[in-house]
Amino acid sequence: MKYIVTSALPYANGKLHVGHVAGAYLPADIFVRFLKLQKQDVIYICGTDEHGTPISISADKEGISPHTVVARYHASIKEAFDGIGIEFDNFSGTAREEHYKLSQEFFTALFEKGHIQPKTTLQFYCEHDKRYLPDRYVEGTCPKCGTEGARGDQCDKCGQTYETTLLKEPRCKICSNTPVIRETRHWFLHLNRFTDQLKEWIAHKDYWKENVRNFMLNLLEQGLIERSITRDLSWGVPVPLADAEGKVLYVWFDAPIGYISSTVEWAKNIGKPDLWKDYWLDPETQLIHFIGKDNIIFHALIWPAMLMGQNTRYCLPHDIPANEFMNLEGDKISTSRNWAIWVDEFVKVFDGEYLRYYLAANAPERQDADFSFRDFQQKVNGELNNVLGNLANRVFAFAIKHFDGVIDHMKLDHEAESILQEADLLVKDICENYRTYQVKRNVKTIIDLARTGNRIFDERKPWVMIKENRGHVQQTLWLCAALLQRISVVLSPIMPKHMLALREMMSLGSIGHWEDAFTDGKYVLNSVKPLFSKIEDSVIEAEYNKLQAMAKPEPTTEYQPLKPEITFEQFAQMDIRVAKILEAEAVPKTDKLLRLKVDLGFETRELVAGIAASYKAEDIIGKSVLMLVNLQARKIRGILSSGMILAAHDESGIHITMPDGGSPGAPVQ
Ligand code: B3M
Ligand code: ZN
Repeated sequence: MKYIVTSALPYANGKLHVGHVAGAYLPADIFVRFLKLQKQDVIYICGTDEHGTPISISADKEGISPHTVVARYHASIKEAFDGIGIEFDNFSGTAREEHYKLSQEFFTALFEKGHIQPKTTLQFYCEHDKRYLPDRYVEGTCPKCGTEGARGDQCDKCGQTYETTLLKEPRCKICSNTPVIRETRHWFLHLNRFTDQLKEWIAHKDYWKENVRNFMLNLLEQGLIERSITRDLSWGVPVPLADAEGKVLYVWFDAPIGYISSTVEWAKNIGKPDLWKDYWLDPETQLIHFIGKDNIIFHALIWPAMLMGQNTRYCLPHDIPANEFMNLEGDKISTSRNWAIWVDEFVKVFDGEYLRYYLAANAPERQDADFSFRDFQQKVNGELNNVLGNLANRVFAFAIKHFDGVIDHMKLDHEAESILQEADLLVKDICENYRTYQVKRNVKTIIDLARTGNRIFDERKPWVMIKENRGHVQQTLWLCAALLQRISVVLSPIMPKHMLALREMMSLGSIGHWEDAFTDGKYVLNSVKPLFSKIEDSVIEAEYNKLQAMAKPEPTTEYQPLKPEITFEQFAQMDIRVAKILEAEAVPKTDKLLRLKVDLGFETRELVAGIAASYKAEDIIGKSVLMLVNLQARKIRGILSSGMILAAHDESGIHITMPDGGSPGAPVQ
């Protein structure tokens, strides 16, 4: 049996944070390490997702090419993965030639079978920048929930999708101008043509995680719609049709194909260019996609349909373990607010395997989890150090002191024997749990094994028994060492380096196989040192404070775009004066307008001001305000209004600007 294990391709548009790692990378890496210990034929495939509008927007902003943006983040992401021991068999990128070729082949096969068809649609177009504004190139107010900053066809706040043209108050992301709507032609994948095949395929997936399976069943129930898979952009895989000038494939169409193109690259790199076929073209291969829950629809619906529509018979996903989200100190991780723990920075301060341990112990497998610095410290100090590290230290120290560091195998008494048998049953459970992605549970079981070791050591009191029964002490030491040996294997998918270090102290060498958990030999201790080290309060506090200090406050106001620059002469044309309000009354039959009489020193004037929502007439009589006095007079509700009061507007209302002194008529410059 062959396995292809993949993790969602990270966008090459930002650094890696702990939320990414907890959701899609660490669980996959642990699973792969486990399978490799089981001597399974597995490849772990990933790469950066290098298309999509955020990448080209970043490039536009910095005035560099998207290739440069992509190269920078590809390197940074790879380095972060190395820092926490995420070991892919191949880590490619989707802006490579092989990927373009294969993506176009995918499109063509679907197109030729009639699964992809063109349609004329409406799209925002910026007349200033002379370009269409797909996806994130346009921002506005969500037509469903009213949140500002919503994208062209989807609101991040309410998660709803809508026709692009329904977006309210749209603005071009590049120049902030209001775009117009133009017709454009796009190609649509007709998912409904795969409904029966998908239903049949999912019918056998009763072992899937409930969140993924239910999500899919729901979609199938609702009926599948066509999805646009092309965009008017220059950055992306060109649509391989003669009449598709200026169009590229939508990033989510080409991205999953990266799983295959990365495997092709892997095969080439190891000098066996056809080897990828042994994996992808074998219907028995277990293709397993690790993702975060926001990527379910693409992996469980669109991607399988794309595969089903090919001429080449690729294997279909066997399982899609989707994880929930990881929050941070009780709040959602937000890269725009810089509310995130960046892996590259974290591993400069802490051991990368401590992060692996914590994220495994606290994995968002069935529900959202929370990363907290205190909890991280507690798990490292209270579990790794005080339980597992302590067991190793005390057993080794005792064996060195009283047995020259050699723990001979002894026939065990009944108590010790039954503890070992129980431990071996737990090792079987752990094996099964790794198979079903239940890492969090395994961490608990493993630490419990170490707790058992400590309990046995305490109860059997070797420091007392050493005087009366050396054999008894030897059994205790050997049992504890045997537990440590089991742990050195079963914890190794999570903490490979530390477990190797533990094994080396016991002269066990590197692990070749899961069965290395069990041997009956003697243990010869060798260069023993503490396995873990504690994290000081001061270090945790400093990191916590840094996180708080670096976070940007949640923007409460969506600021209006700046108006075009004006000259001083243009500004000087405005005649702004101090005006004292002499009289004020509500304009009948309105709730926004006040009629004001103001003193300008040299004359009095009448005007209508739209401030009644925030000011009562009686409250502003006698106040001095600022007024634009050379604005053309106009009639409002039958009243000639000669001027305008200056006021700030925001969501909390209207705030009249009042000068700090100044007599009526004084000019403002
Ligand atoms: N680039 C990752 C994300 O949504 C997205 C995954 C692609 S997997 C084919 O964060
Ligand atoms: Zn524009």
